[in-house]
Amino acid sequence: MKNHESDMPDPVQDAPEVGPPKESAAGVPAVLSSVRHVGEQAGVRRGVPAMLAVNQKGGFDCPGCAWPEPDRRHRAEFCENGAKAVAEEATRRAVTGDFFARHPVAELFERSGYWLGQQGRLTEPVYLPEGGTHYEPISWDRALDMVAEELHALDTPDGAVFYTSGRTSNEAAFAYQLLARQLGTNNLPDCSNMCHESSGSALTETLGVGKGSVSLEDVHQADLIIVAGQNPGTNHPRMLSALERAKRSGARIVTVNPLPEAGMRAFRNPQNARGLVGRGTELTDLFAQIRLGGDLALFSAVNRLLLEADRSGGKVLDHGFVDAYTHGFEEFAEALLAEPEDEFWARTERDTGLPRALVEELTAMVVASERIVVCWAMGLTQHRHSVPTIREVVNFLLLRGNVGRPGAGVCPVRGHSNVQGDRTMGIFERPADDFLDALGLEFGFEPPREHGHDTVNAIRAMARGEVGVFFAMGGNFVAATPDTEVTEEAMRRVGLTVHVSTKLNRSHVVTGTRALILPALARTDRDLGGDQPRWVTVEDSMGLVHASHGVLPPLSEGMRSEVDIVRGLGRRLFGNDPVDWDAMADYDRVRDHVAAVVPGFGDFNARARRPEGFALPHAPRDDRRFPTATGLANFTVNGTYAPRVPPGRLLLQTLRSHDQYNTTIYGLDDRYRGVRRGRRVVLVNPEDARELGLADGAYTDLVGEWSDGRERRAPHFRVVHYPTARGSAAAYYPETNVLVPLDSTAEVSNTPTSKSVVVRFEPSPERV
Ligand SMILES: Nc1nc2c(c(=O)[nH]1)N[C@H]1C(S)=C(S)[C@@H](COP(=O)(O)OP(=O)(O)OC[C@H]3O[C@@H](n4cnc5c(=O)[nH]c(N)nc54)[C@H](O)[C@@H]3O)O[C@H]1N2
Ligand SMILES: Nc1nc2c(c(=O)[nH]1)N[C@H]1C(S)=C(S)[C@@H](COP(=O)(O)OP(=O)(O)OC[C@H]3O[C@@H](n4cnc5c(=O)[nH]c(N)nc54)[C@H](O)[C@@H]3O)O[C@H]1N2
Ligand SMILES: [Mo]
Repeated sequence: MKNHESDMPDPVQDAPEVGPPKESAAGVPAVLSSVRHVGEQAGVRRGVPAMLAVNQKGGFDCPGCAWPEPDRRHRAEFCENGAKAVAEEATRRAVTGDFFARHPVAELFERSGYWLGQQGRLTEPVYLPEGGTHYEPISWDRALDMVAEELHALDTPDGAVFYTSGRTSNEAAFAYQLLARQLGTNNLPDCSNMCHESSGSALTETLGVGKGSVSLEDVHQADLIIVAGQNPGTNHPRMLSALERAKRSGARIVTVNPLPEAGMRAFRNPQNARGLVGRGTELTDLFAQIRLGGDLALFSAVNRLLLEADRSGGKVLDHGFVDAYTHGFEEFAEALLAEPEDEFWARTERDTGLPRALVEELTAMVVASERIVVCWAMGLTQHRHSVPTIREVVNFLLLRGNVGRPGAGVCPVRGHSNVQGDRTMGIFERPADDFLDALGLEFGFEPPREHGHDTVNAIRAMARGEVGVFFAMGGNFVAATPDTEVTEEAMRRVGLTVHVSTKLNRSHVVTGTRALILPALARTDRDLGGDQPRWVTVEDSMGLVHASHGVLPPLSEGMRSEVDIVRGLGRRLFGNDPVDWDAMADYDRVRDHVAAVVPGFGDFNARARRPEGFALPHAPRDDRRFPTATGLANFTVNGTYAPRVPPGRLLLQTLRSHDQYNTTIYGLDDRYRGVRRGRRVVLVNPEDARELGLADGAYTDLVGEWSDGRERRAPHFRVVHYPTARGSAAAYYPETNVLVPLDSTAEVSNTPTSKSVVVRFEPSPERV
């Protein structure tokens, strides 16, 4: 095992170089970038077998995004950013016990998240005692005993918080939520609370199921695909192949985004010759360059035009569907048509930044289309009015019966590779009673009924000093959550913080009074139970469940599987009665429990062994059944909210560069946007920049404005004049999380408003 020389300097990140943005995605540069990352991190002996197994039947599920695998797989079924995700995990670099002896926590605190992650895989458990300056090696037994003791010692089970990130397998997630509930708490916040919670909330209320209603086949068959608030070229690159295929069959694509993202312009498919040498496939037919937060106004406007056309005899609505399957149409229509015409258009143009003619052109495309799919991601979910916005997208689809038939439906594109599965397994702070009933029946205990903390409320509880134990199954809580300074203060008030992790990150250096890091096996690693290889399952963004087999020999024997960590803790806490924790060393036993508790998982063990896996039932998609409060698909009245920004300020969205996976930074370039060797950039529309006196290349502090009067400052960003929509600036996450107020969250879903932060600009003092 090679110890990576960790004394490499932290790269200088505040002098980025900027060139013109790219006009197409992937192609040869993507292939070269994949090869470079895999080579540097994993080398040939680990890198080649890993790349041959990713997303293959019998191999492992890519730890990158949640986009599904096509039935007919290419030999190399991966994308550039999947390759980077695999390389990060399959790396040869290792963080060993002596690393922590050489680097005091105070020094690690000064390092960037990028530097921390680059040190390699965590290989043995380490402990930071109260008042300690360094993490020290600790045995697994002592570490788990300590966690069990501290959990036992809590005044109430609700003094524990169990966070989950979305890479955790179904088996580990199921065991983990069981442990929390056997302890007696529903404090199960997860990364979803910051991600697609708004989609889940809106879809559950309107359609009865909080997940997407389309399959990959539906995307291929659609004749109109609207991609709103999503950057698939970077975050779901394999989706571009699906869009390309739909396009070849005659589909048209509408992109709704403040930024002209390269991936939505043209795609050079690295899997075929035309993609490598030609110009690639033009993807977008109509680009709606919308203002941040303007989507509710846009979808409402299209809906109103559809209603008006129908009323004047145009036959554009599917009245058969509306009458038979929906509820609330009349109230919806009345509310939407109430605003006087001229006020309506003035407001629509102001809120969207789009000319009326473009909205009319989009509506004409809609009327000309038989089968419509709407795809979206964080651009729609991370605003104050995200839930109303997504409900309005549902209204839009319901009007023409675009739910529950081939080639049509809702497609929220999930983030983490198993974030959807984790929720299905019961990682949820507000579990349904049916789920708890089934859980209690299967295991013979009474699960807690009171709802637990989501992510934002967990931080508030920590800040109040109510959390004795914070346990994280993956993720990087302090860097991914909003209001970094507030959250760090809150985390420091916890008694014991425990992180089950694969790589070092900021959450290991901002700790409670005592802290543990427990190194976990990852997706790519071979997982032996005795001498038998074990495997897990995951669910993709379209509700397909399939197996994932790790292939690489683990870098160290000190790592444990997530299931083994949870069951070791479970046995220490409760013994083997009524839950037989020891038996779960055999993952088939976990799957048997899942089959008994979670609907749709009947015969789980047999069906998970099918190479192609199996599809979970989805009532609206499968037979137009809508398990909502009314028993029908619900039209909703969503009002007219749009963000308002005082003069001299801009709205800032915080988003991903091409070289990162959430808080894991792969490199310092954002190739498609023309940014190199730095991340502290703020993209500003040139007209806005002129009005605000922001020269291209100038350095500025971003200062957040929020009603509590607390100063939130992200210092020293290079201004980049960029063709983003008016009023809509952009900078990378997590550097800008310090600006997102903890109390600024979406209605209903409580998701932090990471895509609408009001900022002003103050010149940066010269750095020396
Ligand atoms: N390589 C890589 N892959 C990833 C991730 C990663 O970090 N790296 N993260 C994973 C995760 S957890 C997630 S959730 C997904 C995230 O996938 P995305 O949602 O694509 O990620 P973001 O970078 O946040 O990009 C948001 C996009 O929405 C646009 N947008 C922002 N605000 C608005 C708005 O108000 N209206 C509209 N119409 N558009 C808007 C932005 O310009 C940008 O194009 O990706 C997953 N896949
Ligand atoms: N400002 C702003 N904030 C955001 C967002 C935004 O767009 N803007 N996006 C939000 C979104 S969509 C999300 S999903 C969250 C992400 O929040 P998180 O999921 O908490 O963050 P990640 O960066 O994905 O977590 C990375 C860490 O997970 C650990 N890890 C990786 N793989 C494994 C594994 O297999 N097992 C275990 N046990 N650990 C593993 C590694 O130690 C790594 O350092 O961030 C949210 N925060
Ligand atoms: Mo996410």
